[in-house]
Amino acid sequence: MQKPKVLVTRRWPAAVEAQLSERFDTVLNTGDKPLNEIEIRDALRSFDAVLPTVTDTVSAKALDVSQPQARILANYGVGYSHIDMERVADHGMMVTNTPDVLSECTADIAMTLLLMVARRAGEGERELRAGQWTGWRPTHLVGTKVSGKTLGVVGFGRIGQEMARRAHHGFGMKIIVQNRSRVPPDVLAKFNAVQVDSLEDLMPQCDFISLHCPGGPANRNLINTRMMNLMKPDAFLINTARGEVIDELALSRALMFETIGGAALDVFDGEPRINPDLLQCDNLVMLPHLGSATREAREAMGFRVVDNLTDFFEGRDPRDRVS
Ligand code: 8YV
Repeated sequence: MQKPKVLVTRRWPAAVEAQLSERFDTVLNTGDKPLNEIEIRDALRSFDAVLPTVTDTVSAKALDVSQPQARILANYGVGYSHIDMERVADHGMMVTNTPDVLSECTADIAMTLLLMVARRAGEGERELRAGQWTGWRPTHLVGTKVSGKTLGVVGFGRIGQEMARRAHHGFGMKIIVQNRSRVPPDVLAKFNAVQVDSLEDLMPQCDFISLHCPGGPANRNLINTRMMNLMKPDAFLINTARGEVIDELALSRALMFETIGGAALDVFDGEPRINPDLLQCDNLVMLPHLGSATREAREAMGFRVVDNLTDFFEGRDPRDRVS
């Protein structure tokens, strides 16, 4: 029997590429650049499966194909706001993602960002590398204590819960949760967390707010000027979710005018382009979308895609089906 023809849009860990090639007729995009919408559209016409990443915008334009050959988009990543799910549904295509296996590593990066911004680690490293460190002094780069403070977790899925675990059990933080659905009491109890009904309730109570909700149109600019104005003036905002969840212009103003204490971002609206206003802000830590960037997570994500594809092509329902 002929193997299904699959397109991998970026290079993946070698062990995963090897397994993909064993099971499928695999084509790897060996170029440095992500595919553009036209290339994705062409791929949907000629492959049985396309395996996109966050850098592939599977937009209405890319999905403007009358008879796509592709029946499944097996996404490498948990977030899939780069895929136009309505147009995908019009074509009756399946979408899968890779949950669980990256939750701990992404929460580690969220915690890293939280600590870096609170303790001014980014500023310190920049100063030292620029040869501007003049030595220890009592008032030098004095930051904010983390232990025992209150953390607001926006979106209490797998990654949000891992963040709460680290913050509560590692740093004795109090956890306040906002989530679109009610979180079962036994889950909240693991972190001694309380759930509030709205972001308006959460924002003013927290010293740190960490975003773990999905991106996409529904959550675009969820954290806007109005929300930032509800934050304590010395509170910090952490984002490892998706860039569009924060209104970046509003954030740059809040940082410049110091109406909030600081922010730390792993994701950006329209990344890898960075809003130039953000680059001016000292009280901001920025990482280049490293949430899941460990050998372990990236391999596990790949093997999860292989499993999803194998199930699909062998007629079973893939475990990570999202549509
Ligand atoms: C991934 C992520 O590395 O899984 C996600 O949703 O944001 C990242 O950690 C990326 O999406 C790979 O496509």
